[in-house]
Amino acid sequence: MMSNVQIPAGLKELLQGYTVEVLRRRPPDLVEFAVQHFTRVLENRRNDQPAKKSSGKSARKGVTFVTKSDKSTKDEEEEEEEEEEEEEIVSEYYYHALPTGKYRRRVSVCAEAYNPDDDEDDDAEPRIVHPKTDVQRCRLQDACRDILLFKTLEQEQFSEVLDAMFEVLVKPQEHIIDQGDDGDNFYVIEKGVYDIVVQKDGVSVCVGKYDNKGSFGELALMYNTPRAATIIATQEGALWGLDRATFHRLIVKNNAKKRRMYEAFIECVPLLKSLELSERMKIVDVLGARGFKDGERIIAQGESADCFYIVESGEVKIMIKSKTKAGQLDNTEVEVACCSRGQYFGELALVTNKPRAASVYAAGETKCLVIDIQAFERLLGPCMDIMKRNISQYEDQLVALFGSSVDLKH
Ligand code: 1OR
Ligand code: 1OR
Repeated sequence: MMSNVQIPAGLKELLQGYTVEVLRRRPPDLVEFAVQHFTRVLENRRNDQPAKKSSGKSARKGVTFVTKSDKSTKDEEEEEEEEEEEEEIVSEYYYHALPTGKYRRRVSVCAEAYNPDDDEDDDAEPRIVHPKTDVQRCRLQDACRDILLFKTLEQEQFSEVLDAMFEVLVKPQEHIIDQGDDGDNFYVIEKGVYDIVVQKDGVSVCVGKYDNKGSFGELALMYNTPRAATIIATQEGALWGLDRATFHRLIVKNNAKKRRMYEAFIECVPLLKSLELSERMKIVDVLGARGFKDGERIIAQGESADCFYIVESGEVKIMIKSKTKAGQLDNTEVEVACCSRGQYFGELALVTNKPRAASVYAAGETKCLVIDIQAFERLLGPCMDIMKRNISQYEDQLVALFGSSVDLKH
């Protein structure tokens, strides 16, 4: 019976193309999305040329596109000649990665990152390269050294990220991101102070700030959601931007790997038990991993704090400098606790908004998962009761050890 059925040429590819876009974009309405998708396909066939990318806010001046098969350095003349040709490839690529307008604004508020492992055409995708001077590259490398989202990238992927980044200079009061907008770029801070402002019941509330380090703008790109906060420069500053397409190709793709790597471990961290699976996966999406050598200091007592740690392997020792009678810090440190696999540390300063209460050292080779303060506040709220209960226990210990009562929470 089946032998009479003739499958028209191109049907499979057509449906595959639609399916891939559905998996990527996760549109809420499949029929509406189908109309838009196939209208695009038809328009492209009529014009016999790919759709152009909307320019958005992304800086593209001086950008060079390099296809994977041709990464060698070209001289300027050659580059100019090829630019037009490559522009076309890139535009087509942007059609997939950055559909415009309504089509792009497919908002799904689920925690699942799309699974880019399904993309088979990756190698055909061109690399975006913003040429930089040696000085610029040094500054960029410095700014990116502690960016958690880059910490689990392979060397090759990391240098592709650096190649694609472009400098953005900002003025006081400039809005880098507006809540509710579509996401265009991810930003790494080189310098400057930036307020994080969130609209709550129509009122703008400043919920935090970035002080000369860190990164922002990953959420809209990871989950295809509108921007969750407004980011305003309070002074002149410098940022490094990474376009949405490259962010998808490298960071989101790496996140799929990260989820596989850390899912089982994160499931058995006692602190995170009360979270939903999707909430735990959101933590995995933004965490970084850091290795420490035996004896290396991870946290220094008295310093200001910007992240939270979970021990993945090895062990850490918590050491406290006692106070002399005159109230000065004694330089000898006393070991007060240790943490091993699945346990956390570094929460106290984040919860109390105070300097680090103790120093923490690696005992043997140790690996920790690291979460920045913004993600800590955004994602670990439901675990706050457990942390506060444990902080009360530190206070009891403190009294037992030093005989004085210090209120760690206030
Ligand atoms: P985005 O792409 O949504 C705004 O654009 C960015 O602000 C966002 O990515 C984060 O990188 C950053 N809630 C949501 N986004 C935040 C928050 C935040 N802080 C920084 N961003 N909260 C504040 C936590 C200190 C929770 C507010 C209720
Ligand atoms: P943090 O951000 O202050 C140091 O950085 C971390 O050490 C701290 O968060 C806690 O996560 C961890 N007192 C203070 N900090 C402690 C203690 C502690 N134990 C672990 N940390 N005490 C030990 C209680 C068993 C009381 C000390 C006398």
